[in-house]
Amino acid sequence: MFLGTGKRWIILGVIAGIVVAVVAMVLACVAITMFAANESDDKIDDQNKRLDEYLKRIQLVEQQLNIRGDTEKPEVSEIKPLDAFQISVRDAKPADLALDGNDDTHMYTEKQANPWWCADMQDIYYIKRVIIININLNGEPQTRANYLRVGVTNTRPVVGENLALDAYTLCGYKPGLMGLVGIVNCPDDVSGQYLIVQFGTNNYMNIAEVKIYGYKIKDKL
Ligand SMILES: [Ca+2]
Repeated sequence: MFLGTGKRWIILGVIAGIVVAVVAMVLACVAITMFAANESDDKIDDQNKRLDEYLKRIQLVEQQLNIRGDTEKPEVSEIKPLDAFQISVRDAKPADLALDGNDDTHMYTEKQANPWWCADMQDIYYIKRVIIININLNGEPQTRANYLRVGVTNTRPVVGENLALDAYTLCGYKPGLMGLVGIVNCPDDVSGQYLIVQFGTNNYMNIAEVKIYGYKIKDKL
């Protein structure tokens, strides 16, 4: 087939255009795939960094508590309550899932005003520090943890009933979003059998772990 010079150029131009378009599409696909992979890697790196930071903070707190500056004071240690309960239970996730030492298991309440969780320490303790681990399965902070309150009482809270702020001795609180780890230091004279964690919010409560540090009141006498 014989074509004029002008037509040959047009055909060559069209073919070149198609080739350029195909190459551009392939390059775009490769770039999108690489970007997606990098984004995923970045997210995992970011989560790992947060986890490392959180573990370091926990270790630091535990080291600080184990240093005995005053030998006359009883040694502070981690209290490991055998019993816990909460205002309500959602999805069969009871209160003791916040005491099992596993950050991948969470207690879970219904959505309600000022949800609370309580540990029965089965003796009266001076509480020095409480650490709430508020991590979800992606290594990120739960955003439902808001306006954290920690306190103690010798009166057992009733499951299903709201707990007024004046129903217990407030140890400390953290306004706003709690973040990955909530640390509350208690005044020297705060003691009780029941340790309460409550959120001043109208939402679900699902926290991974509660770590309680203190000493038995009779050790001080
Ligand atoms: Ca847990």
